[in-house]
Amino acid sequence: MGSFMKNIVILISGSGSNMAAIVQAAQREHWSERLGVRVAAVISNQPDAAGLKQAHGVATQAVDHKAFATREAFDAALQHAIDAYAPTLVVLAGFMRILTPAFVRHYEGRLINIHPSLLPAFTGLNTHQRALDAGCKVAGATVHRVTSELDHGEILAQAVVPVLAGDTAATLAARVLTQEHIIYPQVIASLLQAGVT
Ligand code: NHR
Ligand code: GAR
Repeated sequence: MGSFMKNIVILISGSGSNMAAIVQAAQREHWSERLGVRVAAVISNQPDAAGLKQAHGVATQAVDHKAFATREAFDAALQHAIDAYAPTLVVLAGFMRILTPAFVRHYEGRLINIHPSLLPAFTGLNTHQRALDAGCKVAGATVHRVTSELDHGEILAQAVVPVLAGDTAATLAARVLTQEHIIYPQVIASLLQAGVT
């Protein structure tokens, strides 16, 4: 079975709740048997990321960006660790390091991200506070392909939530995150089902 199985590698930096949602969906929905795909590894640039302890039995590894002098050197080491799994799909899930054009090109067509805003609004960081400051009545998350232009690749799915009176960045982030956990596994399953990657 191993040699026929396609691999997914998930990259995280923090709590890893999207990663856990994907791993649990894969188990619950029997992706190995139905789609011929497994989550093979979870890799973090932060050695102390809480998500490394929540990987539900999946192999974990840290590639500490602070150990490398340049972004190019870090990305080369990260690419080496990922390529050990020859992945069909590389999934950024709360991964917090901007990736170099060479890295993005290497994984072209098989690299996706979830971003906590309704793109093209609020690229970059601190999205929830910026949505509140702009007076937005809705917020959400976007699953997109990763290109060398930050948060600009093809949109694959979006989820919308209301902004409620009294929201803080934290309450809004939590409402968005519950939707992220639904749409990210759905997008991954449909990409693999369609054989797009
Ligand atoms: N890399 C490329 N080339 N293209 C994208 O679209 C990427 C990417 C790497 C990560 C995720 C993204 C997000 O969803 C993502 C998309 C980190 C930063 C950032 O500024 C910005 C966007 C995203 C992730 N990172 C700082 C840096 O200097 C570090 C910040 C920190 O460590 O807290 O890399 O929002
Ligand atoms: C998620 O909201 C994700 O969209 C966002 O960080 C959170 C990670 O949570 N991603 C970014 O901000 C990328 N710059 P998680 O680690 O629990 O999945």
